[in-house]
Amino acid sequence: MNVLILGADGYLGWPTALHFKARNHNVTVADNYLKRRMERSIGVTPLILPELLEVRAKQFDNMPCHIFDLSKEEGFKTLCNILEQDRINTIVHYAEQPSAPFSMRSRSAAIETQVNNIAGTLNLMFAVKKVNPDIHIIKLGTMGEYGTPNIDIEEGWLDITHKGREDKVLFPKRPGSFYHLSKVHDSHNLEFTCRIWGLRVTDHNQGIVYGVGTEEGPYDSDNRTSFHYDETFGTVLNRFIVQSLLGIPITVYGTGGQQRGFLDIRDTMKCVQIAAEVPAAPGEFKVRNQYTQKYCVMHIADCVVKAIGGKIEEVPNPRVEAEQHYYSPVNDSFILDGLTPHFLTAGLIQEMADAISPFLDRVRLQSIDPKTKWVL
Ligand code: USQ
Repeated sequence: MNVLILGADGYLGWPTALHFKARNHNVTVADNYLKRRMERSIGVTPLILPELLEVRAKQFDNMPCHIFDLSKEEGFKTLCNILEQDRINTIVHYAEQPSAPFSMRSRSAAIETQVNNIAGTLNLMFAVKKVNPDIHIIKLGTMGEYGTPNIDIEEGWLDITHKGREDKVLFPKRPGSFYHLSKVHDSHNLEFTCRIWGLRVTDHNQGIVYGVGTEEGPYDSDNRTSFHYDETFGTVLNRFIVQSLLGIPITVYGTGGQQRGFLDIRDTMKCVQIAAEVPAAPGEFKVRNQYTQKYCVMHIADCVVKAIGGKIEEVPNPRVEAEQHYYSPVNDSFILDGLTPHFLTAGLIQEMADAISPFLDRVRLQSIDPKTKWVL
């Protein structure tokens, strides 16, 4: 395959590039460093901050690398050129602002998130249509698109019977932030272009990813990926491990009954590989739910305490979200196509703790406490 990874500077992007390279595919990487700029704008830095993508790409086999903004007019032209020149046939699209709290900070942050994410994906769809509609787009969506409905969550589509008539519709979405909403809008736009232009798209509704090491980028190598712990870009397990190591309270928001889907970063790599090897057909909008375990937040906190110690504190929930709810998403698609999950264990939590311990003196305590409230 000739694979283009959009958003390759990020937590998942670089490991994905290495994963495809290791399987002898041609890989081109791209990014616009938006996340690095956003981090600087709010005064946070990840605990592990890899080199710039250009530097890593050069060092690694001189991988073709392009720095451009996909959401802009120029970005559309640049993307068309890359698709033509590198004869791309598979695109993995991670190039989006990934943080729910960032999107809820302010009006301008909500707009920046949605414009970047939605306009970028629109440019991608138009570029694929123009250059080669047969290119397979693998798009990173999120489990949070669905919210927490009181019925089982299917993989993207729902068969319904209404007043005696039957149809198949996109699963109703009720997400919990402007960020998650941006991915809902993307999903609708993508499904529309599959239907209208015959594009082929796989939309991955991914849960919360944990882990710092992959097969090609072990946590103790220069190819390890980034690690965020701050209240904006840090996800729940990462944050709890850092809090435990620092001996400060583990901040469970509310009662901690919120349930979410989780997966190991190594399983993300495998899922994207499977999606590329079993592509959507022309005109197909294929949706796969990409998580391997579901836990409530309090359970994650308990696992951390049991593995490496710490003290749990139930803090007032800064978000508007259900803390007690039904949660039963289907996740057959990747398992049936060969995914063997790595489950969360005390050993893995210990491994993550070992990986980040050397960097603990970089922690900025003021960026840990939850400050971003959903109701401004
Ligand atoms: N939470 C706490 N304490 C904390 C941090 C978070 O209790 O210190 C809770 C939150 O209230 C929430 C849950 O943990 O109920 C998950 O929060 P999170 O910040 O780990 O994850 P989330 O905001 O949902 O977003 C993350 C990624 C996003 C991805 C999404 C997958 O940042 O890019 O799309 O996970 S999912 O959650 O399935 O939508």
